[in-house]
Amino acid sequence: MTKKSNTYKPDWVPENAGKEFATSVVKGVNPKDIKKSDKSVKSRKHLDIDDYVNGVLANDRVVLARTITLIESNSHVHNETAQKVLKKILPDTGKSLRIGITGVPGAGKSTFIESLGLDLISKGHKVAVLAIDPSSTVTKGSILGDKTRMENLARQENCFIRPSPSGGTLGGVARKTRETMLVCEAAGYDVILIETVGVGQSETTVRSMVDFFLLLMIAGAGDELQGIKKGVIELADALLINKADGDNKQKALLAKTDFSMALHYIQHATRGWKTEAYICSALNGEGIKEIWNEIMKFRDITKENGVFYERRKSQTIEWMNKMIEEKLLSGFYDNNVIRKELDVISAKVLNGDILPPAAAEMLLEVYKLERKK
Ligand SMILES: Nc1nc2c(ncn2[C@@H]2O[C@H](COP(=O)(O)OP(=O)(O)OP(=O)(O)O)[C@@H](O)[C@H]2O)c(=O)[nH]1
Ligand SMILES: [Mg+2]
Repeated sequence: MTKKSNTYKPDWVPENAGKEFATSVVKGVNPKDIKKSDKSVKSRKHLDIDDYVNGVLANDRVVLARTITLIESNSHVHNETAQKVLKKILPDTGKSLRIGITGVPGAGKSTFIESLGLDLISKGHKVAVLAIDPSSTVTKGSILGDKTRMENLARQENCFIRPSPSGGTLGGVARKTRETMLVCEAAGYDVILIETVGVGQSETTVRSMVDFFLLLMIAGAGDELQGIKKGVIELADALLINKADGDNKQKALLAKTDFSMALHYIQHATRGWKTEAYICSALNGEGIKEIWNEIMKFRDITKENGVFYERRKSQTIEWMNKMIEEKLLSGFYDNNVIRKELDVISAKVLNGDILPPAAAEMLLEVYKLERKK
């Protein structure tokens, strides 16, 4: 056995073997031999508020990730610490461009984000990718898929990818994503990309936290199939028809013409900006630079006419209102007495003994008394 530092060659390697036997084995460590002072086995250091703040501001990725974990925690104590950290980093937030990307499952959102993200990083930007995935609370695993689809991006030093926080209501996920966005801004990320599946309420939620909202589509899938209701198009600052490559390019161009026509008849999402249809291929990179140029134009125009700042302000107020709603609702529904009464009174409503408005009134009266206790 040829000993060399803490690695050795196994017995079956011939004595005078050359480089063709590259095998070497790292020596195991007996747990009894590990000293408490050994750096490698030190338990996770407790961080105080300043540790979190300084770590985030220095873009220490370990601390950044731990701060986000704190934000995502459902524990009251963690939440309090998180709020204190957020308060301290607040002056360093708000400097990024926040972009939301929606589209049906499989439209190519993650592929697009990877393509755009790599492009931006090559230009010197720092990119954070967050996800709001209402389905992840059910399927749990869908983001894993995202990770593999953004492999190249994930490897970049100037990129930070954080999957959707799992568990909880869309409202809870939204709060966590919003706060995570602020933390990423404080850490110096200047472009935040938020991916969301275009189902249900999540588009509206993401629209309420970004500057630019992009609807990614695929040609020929049928509007109903893509769940494209007029309402979603009205939220978008650009419609981007993806997968415009190979045989699909012609179809994408046709779809672009169709959507351009349709866009004449809808209300645009942002004052002073005309929502238009574009094509791209996230896979081969065509059209990615062009859409970024449009986003830059959007930023310049909306900053010039003040819409950018007005939107940010109204988003802040909207955020506060959402938080009030959340707190009131959870205060009510988590109350033990209400829970019991709710069952009893619901049964009476179903029986036709009480009308729903009177039932609601009764429950709220009970809640009022509960709060006085
Ligand atoms: N031909 C072609 N395929 C693409 C393009 N963009 C994405 N795809 C493929 O479409 C599939 C879905 O892409 P994703 O990026 O995972 O789509 P997504 O919208 O993020 O999907 P979910 O996260 O599941 O909602 C993958 O197999 C991609 O390789 C494109 O521009 N051209
Ligand atoms: Mg995806």
